[in-house]
Amino acid sequence: MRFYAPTLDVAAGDKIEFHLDSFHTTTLLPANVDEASWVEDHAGGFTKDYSFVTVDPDDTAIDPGASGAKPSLKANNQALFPSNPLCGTSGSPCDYTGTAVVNSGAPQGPGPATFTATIDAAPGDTVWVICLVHPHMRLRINVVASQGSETSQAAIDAYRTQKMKADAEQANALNQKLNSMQTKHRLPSGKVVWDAYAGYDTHSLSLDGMYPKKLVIRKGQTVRWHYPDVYEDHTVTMPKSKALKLENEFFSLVCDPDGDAGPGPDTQSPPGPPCGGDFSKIELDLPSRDSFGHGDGVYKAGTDWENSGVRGASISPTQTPYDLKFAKASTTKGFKYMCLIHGGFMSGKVVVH
Ligand SMILES: [Cu+2]
Repeated sequence: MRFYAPTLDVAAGDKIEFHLDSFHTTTLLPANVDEASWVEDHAGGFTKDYSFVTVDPDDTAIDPGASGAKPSLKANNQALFPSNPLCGTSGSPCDYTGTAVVNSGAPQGPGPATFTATIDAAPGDTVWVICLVHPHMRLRINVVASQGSETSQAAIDAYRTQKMKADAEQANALNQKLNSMQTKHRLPSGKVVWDAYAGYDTHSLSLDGMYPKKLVIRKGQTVRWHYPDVYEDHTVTMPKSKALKLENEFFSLVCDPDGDAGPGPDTQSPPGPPCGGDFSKIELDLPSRDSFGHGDGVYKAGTDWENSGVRGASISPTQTPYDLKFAKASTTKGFKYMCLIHGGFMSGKVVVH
């Protein structure tokens, strides 16, 4: 997970076309800010102006147990949507002058999206571009005075080809290693926990898998899922059958016509453009039980369901590992679980005997 471009030298007035191949934003920060401080102050988590998710104070419809400590959340429209919806195509690029944030927003449909901006900052300026979904993704641009000294398209393409190849090889190697792992360790208290990983990140890549895919333990033992600390966020939601049903409420589209302060309930979006095309009314809701978790930490099978809540590096309330104790034996098929964010392909199982 990265911008597939080296540090760019760009002449004032040049256009840059960004290709968004997955769920990311292209967000140009004001010129000459310290990017680490800007991210610290404005992005990540759910309490800042450019956090990708934010508190939804007037919605506990799906999960009435939501509280101040475990609030309902929603996507933050300032991060989700473009800062100016009228520009960003190659024919009509957004004008970046260095004085304010220029945000592409996240892709609004499936498939690749593009975002084009004209760099109208001053020669000598440094411009950082980040992704608000994964604020550790960063690209540096140096604005240079003259045409002719910019980074060439060939240099960008060569960088991309070489890094993608190296990333794929490292991902394959890591994937095999993590899948064959069956380890446990002892806590200071003497308790033994099995190790699992809900996704795995390095600084160059992000593996959206449950590792190991299959873990074999004994009844009464505990599994501890560790979470990524660079880019990604995940949930461990058990059983998978329940998680597949919860997917419908995870970032579900509703309209809030009277705003967060109004007493009126959220409504379903009418047919046609979302909320009649009024972006200010759109909410993508995230009930507390999905984002902050559900259950008592002991999986008892039957109708019981347990959810870690969203944990990890970027938008999460926490990175704390998630412990789940298994009180019942499984069949040889095991207990299946999955990640609510990444869906059915990010699943695993625990066989308990
Ligand atoms: Cu995930």
